[in-house]
Amino acid sequence: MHRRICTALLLALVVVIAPVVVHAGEAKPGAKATAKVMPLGGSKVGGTIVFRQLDHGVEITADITGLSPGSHGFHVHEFGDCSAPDGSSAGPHFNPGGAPHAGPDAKQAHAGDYGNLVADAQGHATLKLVSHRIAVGTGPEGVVGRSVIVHEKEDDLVTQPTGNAGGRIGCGLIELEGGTTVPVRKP
Ligand SMILES: [Cu+2]
Repeated sequence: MHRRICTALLLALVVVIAPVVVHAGEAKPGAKATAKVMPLGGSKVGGTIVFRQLDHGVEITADITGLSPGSHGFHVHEFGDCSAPDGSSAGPHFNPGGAPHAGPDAKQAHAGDYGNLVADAQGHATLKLVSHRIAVGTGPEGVVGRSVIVHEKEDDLVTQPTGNAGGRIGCGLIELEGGTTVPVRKP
């Protein structure tokens, strides 16, 4: 009798909890999200940044054009809002861990810190790296619904909290492929 009640309770619990776990939005390997980078404030910056969930970490692939030759900081920023002409609507670097700003290989860094895109003489930059601080989902480490910002200047990986990377010249909402994306807005 008791055992039956326990089983029923357990089943009820699973039915109630399971959808909550799924909706927490944690990423499945193979999940993919893309940011189509659009110019800000009269720049000519464009291109795509793809986030692909691996078993451990997220592979980030960037292909950006319209840059001045040299290094340009780029980060995931907290809000998926590229509406301000200066990109300020995207908010600060995505930093759910409350870490200091640094480079992607540092022991501690913002989840959104990826160093620099290095553009050639034609203003074209490509980059591939794996981050262990983010997920392709909408959970606490999730980047879906946030934004990518490309900066005017080099990220020095030291200056707090921005890396002194200057103005925001490109912005793109990170959108889940094959799903819906609700942009994360400033509360
Ligand atoms: Cu930035």
